[in-house]
Amino acid sequence: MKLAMIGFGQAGGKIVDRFLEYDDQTNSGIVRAAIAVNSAKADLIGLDRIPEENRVLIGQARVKGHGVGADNELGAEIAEEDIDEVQNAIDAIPTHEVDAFLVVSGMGGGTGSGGAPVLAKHLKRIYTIPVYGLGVLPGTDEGGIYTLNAARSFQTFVREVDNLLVFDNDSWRQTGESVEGGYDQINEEIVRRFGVLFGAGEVGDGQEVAESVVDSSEIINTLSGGGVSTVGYASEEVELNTSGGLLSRFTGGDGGGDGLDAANTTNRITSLVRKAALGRLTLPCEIEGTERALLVLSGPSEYLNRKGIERGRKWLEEETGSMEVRGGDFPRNEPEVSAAILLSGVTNVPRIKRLQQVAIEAQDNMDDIQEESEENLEELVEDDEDELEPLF
Ligand SMILES: Nc1nc2c(ncn2[C@@H]2O[C@H](COP(=O)(O)OP(=O)(O)OP(=O)(O)O)[C@@H](O)[C@H]2O)c(=O)[nH]1
Ligand SMILES: [Mg+2]
Repeated sequence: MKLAMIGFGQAGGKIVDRFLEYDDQTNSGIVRAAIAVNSAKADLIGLDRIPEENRVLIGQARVKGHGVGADNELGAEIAEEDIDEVQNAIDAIPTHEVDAFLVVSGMGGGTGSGGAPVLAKHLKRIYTIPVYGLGVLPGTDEGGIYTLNAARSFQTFVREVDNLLVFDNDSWRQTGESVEGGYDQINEEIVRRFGVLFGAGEVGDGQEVAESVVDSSEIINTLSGGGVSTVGYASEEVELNTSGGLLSRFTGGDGGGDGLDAANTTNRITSLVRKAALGRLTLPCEIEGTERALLVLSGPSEYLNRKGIERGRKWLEEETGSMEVRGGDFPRNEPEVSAAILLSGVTNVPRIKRLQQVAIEAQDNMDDIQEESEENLEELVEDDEDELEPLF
């Protein structure tokens, strides 16, 4: 499907930039337009691919191009004040050719954390196409203020979008490596997972149209109903059939014959589906209780078959307990078969519960510290009051 992507804040801008690169490399055609919004001038300059006229600097009167320093209330305020400048950039893109908006943002900082929900609310008021969010949770080692920001942003963002797709930096940190050092790899993971999903509904020229190809309406239907989504993914290398039909002749044309190879194809698919659903999700959660799901099998068409996808889909229905599991293929001429699973409307997410608890504790702590510091200052100043006259 074709998206208008708007990256809000530094993380958001970098991820959208990376989506453009993915689009170029894979010809997926999912990024119909890309915009970056930030209060930090340097972050906008640092982007590689987003066209310069689509980089919007907000809050100049308030923060002079230096960012809001993780103050997400200020981030929300400047987004509201300068929403017309963002809208001007959106006016210049062909929104009539777009299936949905995707607002991308890190939720732990200030600009994106505060601004992304404001923009989502604005877009929903003006446009009829869906507005999705892609929100990135901070690592738990980033500290209290990031956790508090993320909890507040999450709560508001999920309310303002048609669906909030979540990626948790914390569970993707490489062991022994700081999150900062691993962002390139993490961003690649984000773009691959969400790229395969959104790319599934966008079969380009010259690509084979499979029997049960995923349509963008199936992605939209899976996401509709709102809530929080997570994505599972697993892939396996296969040999690409470059000789033109030799392999497909052995497997009975579409890999769906009854020979041994067809059984292999089916088994490969069902085991990939299990790995994707039970392995690391973009937001870790219990898959049981998921409201809706979409399974996308991608790879060379001779490695995809209906039986495998149908089995994978049934298995997902059993594991999630959902009555609404869609499935289809996404034929691509790449030497791997992959399963991407969109779990939409997940309900059992311990990570979010914990995030909210820690945020409430952080909020209480900060209130205590604030009170204490006011008392301390009073005491400090009182002590001196007897001896000194105030200046004015
Ligand atoms: N996955 C990923 N996460 C990032 C990246 N950069 C930052 N983050 C995360 O996003 C959070 C917010 O950081 P930024 O996006 O830099 O914040 P901002 O929106 O620019 O806001 P301010 O800098 O406070 O004005 C951080 O706490 C990190 O968890 C990135 O390149 N990839
Ligand atoms: Mg920043």
